[in-house]
Amino acid sequence: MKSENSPHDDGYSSGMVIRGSRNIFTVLLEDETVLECRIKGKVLKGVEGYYNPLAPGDRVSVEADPLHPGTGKITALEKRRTVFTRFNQKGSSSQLLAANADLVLCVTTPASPPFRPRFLDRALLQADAAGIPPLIVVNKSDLFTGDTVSDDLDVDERLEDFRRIGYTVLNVSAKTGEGLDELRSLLEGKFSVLVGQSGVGKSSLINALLPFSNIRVGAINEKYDRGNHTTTQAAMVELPGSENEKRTWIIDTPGIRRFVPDGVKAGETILYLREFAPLAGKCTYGLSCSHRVEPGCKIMEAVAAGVIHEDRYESFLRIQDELEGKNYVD
Ligand SMILES: Nc1nc2c(ncn2[C@@H]2O[C@H](COP(=O)(O)OP(=O)(O)O)[C@@H](O)[C@H]2O)c(=O)[nH]1
Ligand SMILES: [Mg+2]
Ligand SMILES: [Zn+2]
Repeated sequence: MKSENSPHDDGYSSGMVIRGSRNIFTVLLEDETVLECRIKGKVLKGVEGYYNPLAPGDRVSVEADPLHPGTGKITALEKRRTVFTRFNQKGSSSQLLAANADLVLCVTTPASPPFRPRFLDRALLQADAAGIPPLIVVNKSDLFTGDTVSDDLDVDERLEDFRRIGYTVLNVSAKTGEGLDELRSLLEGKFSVLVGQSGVGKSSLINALLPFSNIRVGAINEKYDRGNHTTTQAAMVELPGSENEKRTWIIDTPGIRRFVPDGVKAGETILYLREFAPLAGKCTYGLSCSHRVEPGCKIMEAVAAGVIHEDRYESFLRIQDELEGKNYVD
């Protein structure tokens, strides 16, 4: 296979998927050309078990499609280093959000929309379960009032607890530019995935990091996903100014209202919550403990001792129930 040739001259090439639906994929080839591609034949090895066969970040082999000049056919998929997925309720299957991601940016806000630790807990759990380092990005930090308003105190207190249990929390503002230099340096040379509820400012952050991009900002994402069975993904965006040899990429994940963890069994929940994991198996009833009523439950003891925040315990119970019964009622 000649990897240096573009499929435009009937050769073969390799490239990276930068956008995809369920059957049409945009591939950035090695010669920097961009090609719309379909999967060759009915099956592609390595894509089994997912709602969408390929995701941004996937490395693929491409050949020219003689029947449709100017388009390509994907003939092979390179083994993925990481997969960032979520459980797609509509499709009742695993949805690939990104392949080969190096970093998951869990975006949240102190207000507008209100701080939602439940979403954060789920996204963090998914990143840890996938073995991809997560980073908590608190956007709209310009909306922290600085007054001793009880709402803000709660947010501060919760963010402090996320720091305590080992997460990096970065305060930024797409509006004022606060924290963006630090964020940029953390993204350099990596492929990062943004995840967060609609309205937290994911598109705004990409725009702020990349002044020339023209991603639409506004309340369009809710509409975007509703009733759209093909689940169009946002395109990967390359961030400029990297002095590193490795290129810097970022991708948005539009339209996630609720993050249902994927690929984690109910009984494994404890393993992917950082401050819970060291206690796994230590309860009197071992791994069969439900951590709700049993005497000698190390999790309940840790909650009583303040080692596990009550709010995280609440999240843990909800996630465990949800994974147990696949019960998605809010
Ligand atoms: N005050 C403030 N507003 C912001 C900031 N970032 C985004 N917004 C606003 O929040 C709204 C939602 O932003 P958008 O980027 O579309 O959010 P997305 O749904 O996560 O992509 C828009 O009205 C933005 O102007 C910020 O840092 N501070
Ligand atoms: Mg958006
Ligand atoms: Zn227990």
